[in-house]
Amino acid sequence: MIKAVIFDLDGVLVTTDELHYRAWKQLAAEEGIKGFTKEDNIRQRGVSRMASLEVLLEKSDKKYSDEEKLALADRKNNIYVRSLAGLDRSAVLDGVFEFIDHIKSMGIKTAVGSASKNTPMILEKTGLAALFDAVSCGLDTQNSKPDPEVFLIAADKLGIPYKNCLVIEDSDAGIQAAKAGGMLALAVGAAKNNPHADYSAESLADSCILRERHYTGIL
Ligand code: B16
Ligand code: MG
Repeated sequence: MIKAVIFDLDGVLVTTDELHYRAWKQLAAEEGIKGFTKEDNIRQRGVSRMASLEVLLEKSDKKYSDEEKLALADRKNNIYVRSLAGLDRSAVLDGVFEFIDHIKSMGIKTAVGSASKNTPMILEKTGLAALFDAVSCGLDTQNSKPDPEVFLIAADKLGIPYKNCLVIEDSDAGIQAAKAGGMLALAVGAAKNNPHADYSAESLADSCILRERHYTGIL
C-alpha cells in the first residue's frame, strides 16, 4: 500500500530540464566543445552536477584537472541560476497541482527527491514548497542517483517504510535508484519506456494516472 509519493523535481514537477540543457550548451560553446546533443543531455537527467559535467566532457579532447572541473561546474551553475531568475508558477508541469491535491486528499504523504542543490530555491519560486511534507535533495546526499540515498532520506524524513513509497521519475538513473531502494517506481517523460519501472505514463497530466484501476488500486 502506498503511504508516500516521492517526486523527482526537474522533469517531473517543473520544466527546468530545458534550462539545464541550455546552460550546458552555453558552457560547451564557451569551451569550444562541439557535438553536445539533446541525447547527451538525456543522460544528464537525474545525475549530480559533477556527473553531468563528465557527460559533457566526453565530447572534449582537452583533459581538465579536478580543480578545473569544479570551476566548470560552478560556471554552468551560475548560467543555470541566472536563467532561473524569472521562474514562477508557470514552470510547474501540467497536472502537477491536481495530482498532488488528489493524493493529499487520500492522506498520502508527499516528498521531493531531487539531485539538484537548487531544489529549495526552485520550490519557493514556483509556489510548490508548501505542498511537501519533506524535501531531500543534492544538499542532503553524498551519493547521486542511481544510488537510492536521496529517496531513502526522503522516506526517513517522512517516517514511512521504503516499501510503502512510490517514486515518480523522468530519468533512468532515478528509476534505478527507486528500485535499489526497495520502492515502487512510476516512470514519466523521458523514462516512460524504462522496463524496470512498475508503472509508466506520459506525464502527471495523463488522466489515466488517476483513472486507471491499477493506479487507483495502488494509491
Ligand atoms: P544542480 P532531478 C537533477 O534534478 C537534474 O535532472 C540533473 O540534470 C542535474 O545535473 C541535477 O539535478 C543537479 O542539479 O546542478 O541544480 O544541483 O531530476 O534529480 O530533480
Ligand atoms: Mg528529473
